[in-house]
Amino acid sequence: MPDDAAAQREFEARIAAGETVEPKDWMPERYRKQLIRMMSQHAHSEIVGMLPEGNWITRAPTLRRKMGLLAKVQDEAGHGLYIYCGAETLGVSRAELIDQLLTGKAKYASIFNYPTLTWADIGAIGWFVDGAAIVNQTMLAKASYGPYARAMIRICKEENFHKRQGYEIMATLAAGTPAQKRMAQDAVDRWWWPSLMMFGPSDKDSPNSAELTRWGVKRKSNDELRQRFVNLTVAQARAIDLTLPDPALRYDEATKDWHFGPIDWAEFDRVIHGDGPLNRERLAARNEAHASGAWVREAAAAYAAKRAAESGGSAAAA
Ligand code: FAQ
Repeated sequence: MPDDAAAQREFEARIAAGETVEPKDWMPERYRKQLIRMMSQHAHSEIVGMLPEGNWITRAPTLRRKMGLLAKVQDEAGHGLYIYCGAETLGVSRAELIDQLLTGKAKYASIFNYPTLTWADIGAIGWFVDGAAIVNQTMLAKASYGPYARAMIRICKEENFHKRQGYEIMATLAAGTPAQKRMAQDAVDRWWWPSLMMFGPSDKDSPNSAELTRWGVKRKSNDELRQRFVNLTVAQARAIDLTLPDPALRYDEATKDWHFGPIDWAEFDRVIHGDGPLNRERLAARNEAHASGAWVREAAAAYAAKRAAESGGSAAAA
């Protein structure tokens, strides 16, 4: 079917009727491009997101904590793989997407460019970063593109476990010695604002939102999701006696929202354009991992070629 106005109208009517778009369905080229952009950035985020926590696997304070963290980091690798597979259904190759990450062409979530300085940072990531990811991805589980929406359903289930393990770490530290409580508060102070930035620029400065909303990929705006996350998190912080580092936080009876202070968008811009605290280190680590995995890819390709030759040979003999 040609990419013309009638096809586009039919496509938009399907979206409006709540139908799911599947890989072989006709779709506007721009829809395909936007999804490849967003899904690949999401997959890259999961993979780069393994680095700040992976850094603490050997230093987890107990065997139980180590097992929990190992499982979480493995889950993130799995999430990256589901989402890369989903993106491939749109006609792009995994190698091309990985190349965009490794050369710095593709973005990944700003939050993973911050350092994990203490064990409490692992708690803060689970509580805030996975908490923010759940708010965002619960919405994406209703996205119009079927493979993406289905990946989100499974991923959200695992993110719930991640959030709980993070919150439990923070609750334990907050109820521990004064030094442990200070460590937990310090992590909250450093991770709170970058976590709010995860939801993306405010709606008025979000160039992609209008299209993504019209096509049913985003069902809520960046600001709506950020507000939902703040509303959920204030009570959680109070319950474990930690303070969110925002003197402007105040409850609005009329809207039932917690209003928060201004976000440092200059910092966000620096981080998403490659100049955050650890952008260079993160990309260098991914490039090094990719290079040292070259022999695995070669071996897998050689095995696949051998199997293909063998099955070709047996088909010819039959
Ligand atoms: N970081 O027009 P918008 C996780 C870019 S998963 C970096 O508003 P859009 C699990 C944006 O790409 C976390 N860049 O864009 C985990 C665009 O640039 P472009 C990842 C950002 O797409 C937990 C430009 O700014 N989750 O955490 C960010 O409508 C713990 C203009 O922005 C997802 O990716 C940012 N924070 O909305 C793993 C969810 N925000 O491409 C390990 C899926 C914006 O035009 C440990 N993605 N940009 O050059 C989304 O929901 C959306 O893509 C947004 C951005 C909300 C991220």
